[in-house]
Amino acid sequence: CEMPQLAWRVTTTAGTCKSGVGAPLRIVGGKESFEGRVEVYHDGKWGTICDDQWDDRDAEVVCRQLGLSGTPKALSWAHYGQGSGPILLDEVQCSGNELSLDQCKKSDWGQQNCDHIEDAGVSCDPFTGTDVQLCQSDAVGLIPTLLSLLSRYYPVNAESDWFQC
Ligand SMILES: [Ca+2]
Ligand SMILES: [Ca+2]
Repeated sequence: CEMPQLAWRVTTTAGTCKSGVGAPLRIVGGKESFEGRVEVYHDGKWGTICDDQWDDRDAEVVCRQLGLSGTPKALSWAHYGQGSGPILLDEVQCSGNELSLDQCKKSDWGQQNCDHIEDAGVSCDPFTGTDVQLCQSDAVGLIPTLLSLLSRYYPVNAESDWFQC
């Protein structure tokens, strides 16, 4: 295990957004930057995803696409609030290994039988994962200190995926 590189990415509470591969995704409405309602960008609009068939394997792909390395958890029934745009996807059936939501089996864009009360969400919680514990680095013990230091200076949340072993 090499010494981890200490660097962090600070995201605002307005949401974590990263395009990466596939259609751009963002998660909004969560208390932390690693959780929220999933919104996908298609044809000039942000829209939500229906929770029919929404499960942890789908969340795993969302977390991966956003570059969030925590434990993926799927949330249903507009857990992070109801979106207001179009409902763009339904019946998402990822195997869990896809690099982006685009690669998963799912409805055609805009084909759905849902209401916003069924908006899908994810949590990519870095504090319940095993990624950090698997690295036997002394720096691991510094995470809470780093986070509390950061929070004094930024009205934001920090992610803990900077630990590379
Ligand atoms: Ca699914
Ligand atoms: Ca459906």
